[in-house]
Amino acid sequence: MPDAPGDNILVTGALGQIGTELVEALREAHGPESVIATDIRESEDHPSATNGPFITLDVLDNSSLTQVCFEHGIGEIYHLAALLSATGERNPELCRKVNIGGTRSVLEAARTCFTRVYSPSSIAVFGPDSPKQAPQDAELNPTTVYGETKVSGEEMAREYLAKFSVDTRGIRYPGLVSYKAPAGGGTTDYAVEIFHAALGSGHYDCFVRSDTRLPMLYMDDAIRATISLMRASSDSLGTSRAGYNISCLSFTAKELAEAISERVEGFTCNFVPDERQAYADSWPDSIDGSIAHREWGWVPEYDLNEMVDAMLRGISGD
Ligand code: NAD
Ligand code: AKB
Repeated sequence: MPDAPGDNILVTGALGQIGTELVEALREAHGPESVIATDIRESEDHPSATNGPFITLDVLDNSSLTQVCFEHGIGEIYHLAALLSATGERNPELCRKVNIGGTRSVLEAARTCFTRVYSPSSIAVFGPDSPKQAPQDAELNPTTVYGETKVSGEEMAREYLAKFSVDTRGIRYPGLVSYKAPAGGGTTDYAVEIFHAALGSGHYDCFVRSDTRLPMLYMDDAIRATISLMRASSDSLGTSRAGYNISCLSFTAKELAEAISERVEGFTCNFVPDERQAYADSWPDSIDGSIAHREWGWVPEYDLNEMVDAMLRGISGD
């Protein structure tokens, strides 16, 4: 067994919406063999599994995770395996098990193998009592189980940093909009599905009200933010490092549908709220990312129009 830590990178949940693009970006930056993609699902044709090493791994299996870290000289773990809000609220026990248990398992492996950890949080940490433009240090009283698991994730990351000096970092991602992989069962999935519907049938039944405003970000910006945070000097990071608010977009479902209608002739959208409306209503409209800007220089590049253009180009294959 080689000594840990090495220079290699391990990604959990690598077949998901973020993993698909993060693995691609990390392999471009570090070389395909340096990035070990893992997921509980097997895959023979997913790019994360075909463009470099792939291992089927349940993140709850701490002994296999630790062994993989040692055997592959891992120095950095990007922990993306989780259940998102809509799936999580349908199965709260599994959500707690995977999200809290999985994060604990990754942090333990990191402690044993001396690796750094990126573990994302979410705007779901905020509850209905937060200001509609949520500050970094708002009280965190989420009303979803998913949000509770994300608050626990931030707490565990702070605990492992303070007690065991594990270098932990995270971002409170807003809803992420991308086309290379399907969205994974969240409340913000409408902002992805709407593009596929517009270019497919030309109609979308949106599952939140037209005036629902949420923080969102195009995936290219999310990947850039993730890698920038992991490259930032540890000395520059303050007490928010387990879950930074970052500057991002903020638009209503109606504004998104209108931006698409301006570009896709004949596109129609109905608003037919379901149980996900309540989760969206419990989250802020926007978030204040000034601390991330000050500490590691975060500035997004895509505005709403640029994101809509990029999504339509990407799905059309232009
Ligand atoms: P996703 O659902 O698309 O992917 C998650 C992956 O984890 C899936 O491929 C799934 O097979 C895998 N997985 C589930 N249980 C596992 C287990 N026990 N062991 C190993 N793998 C397992 O999710 P995503 O959108 O890529 O999100 C990644 C992370 O980012 C999550 O922590 C999520 O909470 C967070 N996040 C995502 C968004 C977003 O809009 N996508 C927003 C905020 C936060
Ligand atoms: C979800 O909707 O569950 C995610 C998130 C904001 O955490 N996209």
